[in-house]
Amino acid sequence: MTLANDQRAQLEALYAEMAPANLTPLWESLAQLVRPQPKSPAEVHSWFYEAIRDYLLRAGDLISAEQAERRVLILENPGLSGQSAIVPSLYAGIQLVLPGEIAPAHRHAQCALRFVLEGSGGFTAVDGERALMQPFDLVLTPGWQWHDHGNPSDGPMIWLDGLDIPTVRHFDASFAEGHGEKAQAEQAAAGATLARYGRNMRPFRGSAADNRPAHQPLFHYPYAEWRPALDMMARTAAIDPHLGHALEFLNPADGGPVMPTIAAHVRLLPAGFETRGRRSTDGTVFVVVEGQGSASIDGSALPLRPRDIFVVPSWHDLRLRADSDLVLFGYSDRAAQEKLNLFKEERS
Ligand code: 1HN
Repeated sequence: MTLANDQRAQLEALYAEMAPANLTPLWESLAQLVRPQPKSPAEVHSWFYEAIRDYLLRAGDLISAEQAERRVLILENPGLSGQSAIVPSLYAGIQLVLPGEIAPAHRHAQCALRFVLEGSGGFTAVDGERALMQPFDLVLTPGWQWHDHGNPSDGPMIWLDGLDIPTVRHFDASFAEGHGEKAQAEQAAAGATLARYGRNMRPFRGSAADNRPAHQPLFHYPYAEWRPALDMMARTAAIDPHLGHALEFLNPADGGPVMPTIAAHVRLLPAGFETRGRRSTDGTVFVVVEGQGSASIDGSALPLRPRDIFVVPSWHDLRLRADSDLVLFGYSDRAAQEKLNLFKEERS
C-alpha cells in the first residue's frame, strides 16, 4: 500500500484511537491473512534419536511415569516455540515408560497415535484391552477412549506420541478426565480387537463381539503386518515416482484415515531410488524406520538414519533418496484437511 505521508499519519492516529475499542483495520493485514500460497511459521527440522534418548533416560532417573502422568519430551518446532507443536496443527513427543512403571489411565478429546521406537513387551491398554507393543508398531488411542500404558518387560519402552493437541486447542474443544484406577481392569484379551477388525473383516453385526466403538474400532497396526505388506507391494506394484511404495493405514469403519484429524502411512524406497519432488499442504512428521539416505527439502539436504525424526511443514518441496532400502513412517493432518476441502498437493 502506498500512502501519502499525511494520510499515513492520520490513519495511524485513527488506529491508536480505535485500539482501546478493540478494533483494527483489515487493510493493514489482509495480505498476511489471506496468502496466495502457504508460508508456514513452522521450520524444517530433524531430531537425532540418540540425543533424545539420552535426555529422556536422564529424566527417567529424576521423575517417575506416574509422577509425570506422562514422561514425555516434546518435539517442539523451532518456528513454533512455546506452542507444543511440531506443525501448527499437530504435536509430537517422545515417551519413556521404564520397567515396572504405569502411566495412569485417562481419556481426552485429543486423538493420539504411538509409534514404537524401542523396547518390546510394554503395552497400551485401550478401553480395557492391551496392545502389546513391538518396535515400529502403530497403536492408536482415538479421542475419548480410555488408555493407560504399562511396561512389564525388562527394558525401557520408548515411542513417538503424535496428537492433534493444537487442533483441539484451535477449536477450544478440550475435555479430559482421569479414570480413578491407575490401570484399567482387563475387558478383553490382548489381540482380540486386531483379530476381529484387523483382517479386513468385522464381527457379524449385532453379535456379542461387536463391542468396539463403531466409528473407531481398530487400534493396533503391528510392524509384523505392515512391513511384509510393503515388501509385497515392492515386488508386485509399479513404484510411485513421488512417494516410493507407500501404504496408508486405514480405519476399517469407513476406509478413511486412521483418525478424524490424523492420517498415517509407511513407505519403502528401494536402495538407489530417488523420488521426484512433491509438496503438499499437510505438514508431515516422519520417522526413519530402517535404512540410510537423505531428504532434500526445498533444496537443503538432511541425512536420514534409523529412528531419527524429521518434520516437513506445509508446502515445502520434499525429495527422498535411498542409499539402502529406506523405510519411513509419517503422519499429518491430511485427514482434517480433506474434510475441510483444504488439502492440496503438487508433484514436480
Ligand atoms: C497423552 O495422553 C499421552 O496417553 C501422551 O501417552 C502425550 C500429551 C498431551 C496430552 C495427552 C499418553 C500426551 C497426552
